[in-house]
Amino acid sequence: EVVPVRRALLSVSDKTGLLELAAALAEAGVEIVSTGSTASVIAAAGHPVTEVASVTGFREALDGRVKTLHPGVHAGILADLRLEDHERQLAELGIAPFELVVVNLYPFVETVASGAEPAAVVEQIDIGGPAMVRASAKNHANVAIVVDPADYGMLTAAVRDGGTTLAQRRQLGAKAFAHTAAYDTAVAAYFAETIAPSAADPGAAADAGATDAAAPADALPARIEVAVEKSTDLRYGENSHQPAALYPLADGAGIAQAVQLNGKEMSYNNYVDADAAVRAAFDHSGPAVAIIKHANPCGIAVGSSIAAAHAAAHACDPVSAFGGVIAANGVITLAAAESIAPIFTEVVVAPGFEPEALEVLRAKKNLRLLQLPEGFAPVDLELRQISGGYLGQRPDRHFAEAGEWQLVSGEAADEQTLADLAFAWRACRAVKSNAILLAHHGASVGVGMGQVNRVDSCHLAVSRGGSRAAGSVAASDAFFPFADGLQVLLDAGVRAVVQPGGSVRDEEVIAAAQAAGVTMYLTGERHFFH
Ligand code: 93A
Repeated sequence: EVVPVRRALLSVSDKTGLLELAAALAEAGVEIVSTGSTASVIAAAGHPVTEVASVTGFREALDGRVKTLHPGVHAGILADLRLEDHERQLAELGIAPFELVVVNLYPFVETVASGAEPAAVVEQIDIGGPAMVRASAKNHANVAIVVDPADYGMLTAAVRDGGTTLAQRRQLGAKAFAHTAAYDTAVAAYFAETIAPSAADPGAAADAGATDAAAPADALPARIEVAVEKSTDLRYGENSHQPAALYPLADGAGIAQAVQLNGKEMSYNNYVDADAAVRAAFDHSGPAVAIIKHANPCGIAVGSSIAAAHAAAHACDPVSAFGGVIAANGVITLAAAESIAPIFTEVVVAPGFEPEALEVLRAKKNLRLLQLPEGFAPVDLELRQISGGYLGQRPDRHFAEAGEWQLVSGEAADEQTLADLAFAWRACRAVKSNAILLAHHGASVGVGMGQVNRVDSCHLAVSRGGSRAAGSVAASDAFFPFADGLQVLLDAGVRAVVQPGGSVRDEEVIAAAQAAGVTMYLTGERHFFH
């Protein structure tokens, strides 16, 4: 089951770690066969290397489009040497087998992201690379396939120890197929969106040239393909009788890719809440913290530091924050860790943790600490499953800035009040509809969430706010259909309100604000969240 490595094929676009790998292979007496620029780099470092052209007897052709697509290469990868007949055929053909293939593909995704022209993008569709990767993964009984420079260390150790084990080759093979699947998904998406958008959406072709005012500029792709590998089984789903698992996107940079630094295994609900928590925290530009329970915030605050933001977010509703999931949009400092540590918390998720902060939080064995991947980015396309299919939408990431709001009642807000209104307007986006959020000095002080009428959300926000409701500002995620909900806020002493407007009874609602002498702004956009 251990396959000693005698001959390796190296063909990599990303040359990270290549020289160290080539040196280790050469040292172990492995013959290295390689393509154009990969071979040049290895040769320039003084390591022996065989050009693939001398194996195939065929020069690289068509500007590199045909380099390794040759039986001399593929029979060497695909021969199953457990079969005498395959061994005999290889000998007859004069082809030597490979026990190791190291390939990473043309940088297709990066080329698309660079804004390159379609012709340049298409040239970056790797054909020979995936063929070798898939052939090697198929023949994992005989061949180890490595697609990620992060695996070079493990690989060289195995080569030195006498060869790769079947378990290693199976793992590498699984990773390889996931890699080519993700690569082809990216290629398919590019074709659907850019090369042939009309093929799957006949309307687009018919309308070409005509402008359609109703069509959003950022239209959704005509076709969505999601191929994801299960990375781990979860203990259970939302409830203990529901089996569950995690399926991270190969090229994602979100909660599914976060690294766990401490604590018990992440649960299904932990993932859902951590996702809601970062959604809430990352809507703000200064240091911000959100505390989530059952996918809803029980506190959101900005502050001069993450520690200050946490203290303010916690103060919003300390009862509900018990057992919550905390997200910060900045590094968890020692001071923040000391603010968090005394409170029973399920998960803390952040872009990073100071070493001293980690020490403090790791003293709590069960506390899950999640570090977001570098370049953390919310998804660009939100998919939700419904029975029989999926809904897709672009994320709700636009905020009407205070300068664009329309003052419809009371005096123009002073700077502090306007800042509080702007904070409340951003924060209420993270609250499930119907959402009413009361805020004071950059912190939520009362949240009314998830009610099926706006009056109840107003009552809930006011009762959660208690004595702090008086003098706070309020944001409503959608218009007030009647004046009754607003009246609840006015009676509680709320002194300024921001809401989208657009109700047929706007006049009635605005009149109620005016009668109370309360400042009211209309944003012209709403932020439903279900
Ligand atoms: O153009 S290809 O699709 N045709 C091929 O035959 C082929 N063989 C390897 N691309 C091909 N490759 C790719 O070239 C590999 O996947 C790798 O990304 C790259 C390495 O080429 P070089 O060694 O010249 O940098």
